Amino acid sequence: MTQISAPASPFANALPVAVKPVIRHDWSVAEIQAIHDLPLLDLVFRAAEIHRAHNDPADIQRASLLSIKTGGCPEDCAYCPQSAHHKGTGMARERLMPVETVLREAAAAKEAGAHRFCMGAAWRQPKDGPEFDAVLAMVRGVRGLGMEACVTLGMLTPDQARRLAEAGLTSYNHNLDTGPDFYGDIISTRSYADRLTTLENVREAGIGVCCGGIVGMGEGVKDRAAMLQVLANHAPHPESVPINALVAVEGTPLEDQPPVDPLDLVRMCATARIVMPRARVRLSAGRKGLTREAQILCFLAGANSIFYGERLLTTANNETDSDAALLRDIGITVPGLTLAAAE
Ligand code: SAM
Ligand code: DTB
Ligand code: SF4
Repeated sequence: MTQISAPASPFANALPVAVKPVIRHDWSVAEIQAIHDLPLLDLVFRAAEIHRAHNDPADIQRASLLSIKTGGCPEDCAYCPQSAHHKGTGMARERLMPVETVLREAAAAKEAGAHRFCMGAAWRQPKDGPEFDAVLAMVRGVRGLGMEACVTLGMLTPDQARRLAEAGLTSYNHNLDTGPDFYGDIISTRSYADRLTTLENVREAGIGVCCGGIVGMGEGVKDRAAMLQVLANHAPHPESVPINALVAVEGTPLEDQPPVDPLDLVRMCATARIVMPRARVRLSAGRKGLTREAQILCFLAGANSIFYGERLLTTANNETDSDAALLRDIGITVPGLTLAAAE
């Protein structure tokens, strides 16, 4: 691809199509907010150009999720049905799943066409001992199946990160969730700084960083831009950036939040793509509420990963057949999957 020099300003109206802007780590919140607030078609066009200059637009990652330890979490994240603080969710506390069960699920996800298997545990932080050893075995098992492995277990020590890296972990998910100013409205039991320390431990161990957030919790656009600023000013950028729309679960403090406007998700995906040109921008929770046209607009704007499989952690995700049909309709086939229900 022809390399054309970067524009003088990130707000220049007309970028040449083959432009490859420099990867920056010095964004201001105001700059990111100005990008976010561009007229929608300009924003999507700019994001699509940058996406195509840095990534293969036909490469949309499919990541399957499994809750390996559900419920009873001591943290008080206002959005989360797994927090023990939110008594009205009716969520049972379960033990860590056996390794063999997890690996059976991973094999089924691979069979259905997933590239990555992500395992989530409702912990503040993992305890060293048999449970952590079991998670290491899960990671080794998933890698042994030839899939990428990701876990999200809460805060990690440097030693735990090192052991996960040794087991072959591809990526660790630990979200900032929102911007630093709004964060305290959502979580009181763990600080923003705690989260940044875990991200540092993950990076230091050589594991890929998967870090993003949630829209629709009552935050302003400035908070969304502020979260993207923290992420984009990390060097290197996170390898994956999940953009979740709040799934407003009954019994959580955020149960009455109105649904996110799908175009807000398009804007977040596009802005994340522009400020982190090579990251995997994952259109994550809340995708079930989107029409296929809204999802396609997110892909055009640079989203290049989805959660794939009929469950997220505790809530429903899009059906596998309809995802396979959606991907087929934009020209991507999922190997080995028949589309009986989607025809
Ligand atoms: N306990 C670990 C932690 O929080 O680090 C891992 C699991 S936690 C469920 C992973 C992420 O899922 C959260 O950081 C949040 O961004 C996202 N999440 C949880 N509940 C959600 C909801 N109701 N809607 C959207 N995203 C949600
Ligand atoms: C992420 O950013 N989103 C996923 C994953 N990382 C672990 C979790 C979404 C959870 C949605 C609510 C639920 O199913 O419990
Ligand atoms: Fe616990 Fe994670 Fe849910 Fe927060 S998001 S309550 S840390 S499971």
